[in-house]
Amino acid sequence: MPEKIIGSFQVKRLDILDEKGDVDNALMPALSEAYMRRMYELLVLSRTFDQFALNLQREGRLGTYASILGQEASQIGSAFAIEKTDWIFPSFREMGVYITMGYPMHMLFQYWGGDERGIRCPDNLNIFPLCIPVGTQIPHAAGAAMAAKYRKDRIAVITYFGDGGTSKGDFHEAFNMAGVFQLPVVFICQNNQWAISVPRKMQSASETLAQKAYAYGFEGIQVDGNDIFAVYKATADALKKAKDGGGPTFIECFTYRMSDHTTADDATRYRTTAEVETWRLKDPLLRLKLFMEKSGLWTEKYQKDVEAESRDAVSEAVRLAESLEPPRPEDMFTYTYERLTARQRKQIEDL
Ligand SMILES: Cc1ncc(C[n+]2csc(CCOP(=O)(O)OP(=O)(O)O)c2C)c(N)n1
Ligand SMILES: [Mg+2]
Repeated sequence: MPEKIIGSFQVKRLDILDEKGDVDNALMPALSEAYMRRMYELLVLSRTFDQFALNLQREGRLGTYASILGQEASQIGSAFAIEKTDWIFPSFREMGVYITMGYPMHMLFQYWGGDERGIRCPDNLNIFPLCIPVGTQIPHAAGAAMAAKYRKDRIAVITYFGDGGTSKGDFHEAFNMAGVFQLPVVFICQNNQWAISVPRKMQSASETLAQKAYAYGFEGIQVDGNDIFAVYKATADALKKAKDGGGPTFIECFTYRMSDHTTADDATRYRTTAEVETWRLKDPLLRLKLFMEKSGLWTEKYQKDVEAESRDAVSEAVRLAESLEPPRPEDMFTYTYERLTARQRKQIEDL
């Protein structure tokens, strides 16, 4: 008997804003000038935060820090599409998402400075704490989406992870559950081409990461992750689809980690300068600036004002974070176990 094709799939790729700052008008979402300016201002603010954080770490004023340099469009573009009632499950590299959603920046500095109180999310924001164990936030997001569906809440859940995260069992279990129950969840993978020193090709033999969604019965799409308009559009469409009962979507943001993995890493030991230089030309911030310039939305004065305001806001956040009372050593185990272990009790007594 001849073989038949019983399944096939196609993976879409979305590009809107190119490296010269030109857009594909047919695909461009309808955004007001004020909205685009706000996007640009958040890109600058997030980059400023990032630069301050790196400097503070070098001065011994923060612990290890994971930079978002190069990934700002993936983070800010997607966050712009999120409504306040949606729920967000980030990994450890989503400072741009936190900042866009209005998370107090001084609390982020507090957290990276080693004080967990910085990650106790204010009540008016639906963001889960940064997730350091790779991929464990993905099934949490599927579970929250299950709850939303059960309660018939018109919300969606969005979760972020990296290319390395797609190799975790958590990813596959969450995708399977989301597909089976057609859950209102949007999975965003920031494929930044590296998982510490593991290159993308060693992570998976799949041609794209987006195609993995089809194995679980829902749509996967790849977008240019350095193109803020493409990321915004794909996320807005996916969130709407989820809220309309259309089930999950997987968005692979094809981007690049311009920085070291964290401040504890030295990427020159495993990747070439030529590779980094190729990606520098694709800088998401430069691209949006070129577009704004061509659209008459950018002037040198505007640039200077935005940079100065960002520096002021971030400096103020640092000042505030460093003015807070340090955490009390006695509170060290407060959120570990319901009852202290004998060893913990001894350590507290010895303080
Ligand atoms: C369960 C687990 N295993 C290993 C680590 C150490 N680790 C931290 S980040 C990372 C790589 C993550 O790569 P990717 O998912 O691509 O995210 P990216 O760092 O590129 O944003 C690893 C292995 C960890 N944090 N958690
Ligand atoms: Mg990665």
